[in-house]
Amino acid sequence: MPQAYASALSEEQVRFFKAFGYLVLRQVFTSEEMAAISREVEQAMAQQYAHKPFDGSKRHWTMMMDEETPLHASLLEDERFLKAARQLYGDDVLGVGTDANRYVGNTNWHPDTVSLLQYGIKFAFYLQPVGADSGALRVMPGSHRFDLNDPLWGPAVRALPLEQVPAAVLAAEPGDVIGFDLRLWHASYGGGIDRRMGTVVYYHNPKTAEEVEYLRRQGEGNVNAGLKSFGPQRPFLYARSWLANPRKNPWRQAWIARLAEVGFFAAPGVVEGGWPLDSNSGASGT
Ligand SMILES: O=C(O)CCC(=O)C(=O)O
Repeated sequence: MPQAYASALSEEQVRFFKAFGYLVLRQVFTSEEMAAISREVEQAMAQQYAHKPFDGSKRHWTMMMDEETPLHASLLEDERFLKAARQLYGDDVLGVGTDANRYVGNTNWHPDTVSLLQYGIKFAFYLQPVGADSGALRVMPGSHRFDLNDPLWGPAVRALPLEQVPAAVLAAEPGDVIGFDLRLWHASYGGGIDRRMGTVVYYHNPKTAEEVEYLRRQGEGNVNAGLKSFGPQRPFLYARSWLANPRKNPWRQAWIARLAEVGFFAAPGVVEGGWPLDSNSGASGT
């Protein structure tokens, strides 16, 4: 895949991200790559929702962790994301997933984690232009540092119409990428039917027993948030073809080993066919 944008983040970008919890990177993907991304999303969504085709009434979501969609399968290892994730969360940051979405309407304010101890970065890219009243991501700068259980915070946010909550609105064109800390509060307003968006996600590598426990539980949480809420056809998040790591990428191998070690793959529905894999699968189990 051509590497149009492979440079590391500047010190200024790192400082901005750490203080405010997000970054906007312009034209990371070429138009050819965006066309290839769209084709893969089309293919995966058609398969995943053959039993209930998109009718505009409900969001469709799918993981893209399968070598049948090789461009998506390579995104976690792509220097344009990995380099930035390592700068922000350390060299041992864990690549955990890419997904695709067909959104319907607004998304209410939320962070992407249930604990400040389970965090990382999500890179999000929209497949069509998005603006303030047409579904652009809006974020509350600095909110990745807020206490999730602050009794003032949640009720104050919920008391307002979502578009009136003070926020930075991140208008974006196809090719642009927004990176945000998973603890950052975010939402979107005014998106119509079928707003397409993909993500690339890395988690902080847990250091304490408590952090390990939150990461372990996140595997099961992702099954509930994804498979159970949206009901795609495939009853798993990670395909065996991705876990087999066919190009022997050393980063992928290290992520699989660490995620296996902490029990992230153990919950039913996380891995195709269950975990651990049998010895013929080609992936290294525990
Ligand atoms: O684009 C949107 O509507 C919201 C995106 C979002 O909430 C997310 O990626 O976590």
